[in-house]
Amino acid sequence: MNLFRVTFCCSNTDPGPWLEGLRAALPQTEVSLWQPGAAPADYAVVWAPPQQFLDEQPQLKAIFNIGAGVDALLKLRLPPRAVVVRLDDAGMAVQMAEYVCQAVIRHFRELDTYASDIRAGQWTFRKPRQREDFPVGVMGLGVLGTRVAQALRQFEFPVNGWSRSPKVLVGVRSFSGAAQWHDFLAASRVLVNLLALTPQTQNILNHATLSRLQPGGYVINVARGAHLVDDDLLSLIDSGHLSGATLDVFRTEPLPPAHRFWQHPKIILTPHTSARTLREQSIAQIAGKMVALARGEPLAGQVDVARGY
Ligand code: OXD
Repeated sequence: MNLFRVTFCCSNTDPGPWLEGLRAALPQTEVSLWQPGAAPADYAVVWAPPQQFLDEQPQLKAIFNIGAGVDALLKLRLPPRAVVVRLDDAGMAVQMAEYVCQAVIRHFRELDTYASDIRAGQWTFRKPRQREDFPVGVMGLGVLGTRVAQALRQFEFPVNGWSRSPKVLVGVRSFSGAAQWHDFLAASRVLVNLLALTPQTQNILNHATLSRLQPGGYVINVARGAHLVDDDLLSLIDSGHLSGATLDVFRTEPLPPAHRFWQHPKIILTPHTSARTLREQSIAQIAGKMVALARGEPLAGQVDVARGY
């Protein structure tokens, strides 16, 4: 007897290995690739599905997003009773921590300048910088942000954290809410964005906010491109207030060929790869949560749809 039925609808994802993995993890369950007109399922595994999928599956009890960010999903009309569940770490937190630490360290240690000196045949030393002069501000202290803040502390950077509601993290100076937003920016030189994208956080990295970073500020965006006003970042780098940026996410992905970011000497780009969904870990987590949900047990990673994350 089938425990429940699962439908899979993920854009830009090869469905074969996911279906195979989900079937192996849930042997008594019917797992199928969604097609228009498919039979109703209990649970869905999705990434940026079309509205038609949700409209045709109004009975869904839960929707499992195979990523950490649910902004693409929450733009759609959701089935009325479905809970939305995002990946809860599933191997992403350590990747995010290593990506952000490498970006902070590469900037702080001037490793790109050393690399270009070496390419030019120059064996030159630069005066060591003081890490006290490079306080790092982490925006968003969820599962990923917390891991990033803790990893940065291992390298003894002063770390500030900003979150919507107050959070206490050992070794991290915490700021929260609108009331402490400007103080958080003024206390930070390197800014790491890990916020969820919601109507409140869209364009949050703009001329007014980025101007409040300490002189020589540096921006690392690993959340969503729509958090950042691209032209404001460029003008603050070009005016010298900011010293550069590492960007992994963009308003339009792939980044359009004519975008100024491609050629900017002070901007390092990666193609939305800071924390990839790891298939095996994700399947194990989703399957475990489906079973827990079917048994009526509480779940980690359940999204507050009204809040947006
Ligand atoms: C995610 C992402 O949200 O990869 O998981 O951006």
